[in-house]
Amino acid sequence: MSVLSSGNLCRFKDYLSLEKISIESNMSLLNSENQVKMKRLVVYCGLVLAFLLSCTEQAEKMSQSLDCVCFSPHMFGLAQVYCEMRLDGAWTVFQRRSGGGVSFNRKWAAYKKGFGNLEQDHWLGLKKIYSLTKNKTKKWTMRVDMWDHDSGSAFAEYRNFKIGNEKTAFKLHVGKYRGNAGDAIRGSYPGIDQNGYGFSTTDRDNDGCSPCIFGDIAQSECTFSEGGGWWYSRCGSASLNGDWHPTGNHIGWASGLHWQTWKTPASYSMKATRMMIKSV
Ligand SMILES: [Ca+2]
Repeated sequence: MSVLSSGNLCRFKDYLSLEKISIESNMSLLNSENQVKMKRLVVYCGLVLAFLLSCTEQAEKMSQSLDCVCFSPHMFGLAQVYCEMRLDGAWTVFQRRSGGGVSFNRKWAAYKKGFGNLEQDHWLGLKKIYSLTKNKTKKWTMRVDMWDHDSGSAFAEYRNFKIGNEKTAFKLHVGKYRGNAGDAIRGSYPGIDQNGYGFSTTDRDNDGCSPCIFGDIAQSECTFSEGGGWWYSRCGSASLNGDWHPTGNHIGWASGLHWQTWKTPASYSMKATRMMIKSV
């Protein structure tokens, strides 16, 4: 849900109008010299108010297009993307999970092209994400929002997000982290950094396991247990494209929506997630 609601904007407009009336009514109490100064101030304030109202109207129009599907001007052929409007800018959503209606248990071709419903759960597609982020003159921030089954939420943001082309298996690149969910992409322990790793699906193995040894288990493909497609690195701590599980049924499954620097045990699967990018 966006922070910028049309209801808030309407209240802000009302507040600005009331402030203007208050200034004007107080003018009658001043002497003539100060009235001139106050008139100038009121004119100035009026201009500022006009500017602010113009901005809020623009923002209101933008907020009304919330939950909308819009066209991205960043890509050849004008691809449709979902825009999430926040006070810190317009974000292009490339992953959303909120239920089990859309299966993320898909192969390379599907993850490359994208799937799901843009206004609901979907994966935008690796090819489109690459097209968005390949411009070397533009930098992107990637934000991951996540919600647990107990009304809790957390986020992780990464500067300088981009992915490589298909020849690199859409290799992940993230820069500096900030947030309160922890840097699960770089991992909760050394040796499982997903930054710099290619994407893996059940039919494409780029996970660095040949095999990986986890206790007494030898695993060659992270997608075998984790499911979905992801930039697995010796599997790792982040995995948001596994199987979705309802509340009360989210513990004990190897495949799920995992961000292990925020939620443990490792098998904890979140209620909802959203991944999106914004040019900066
Ligand atoms: Ca492998």
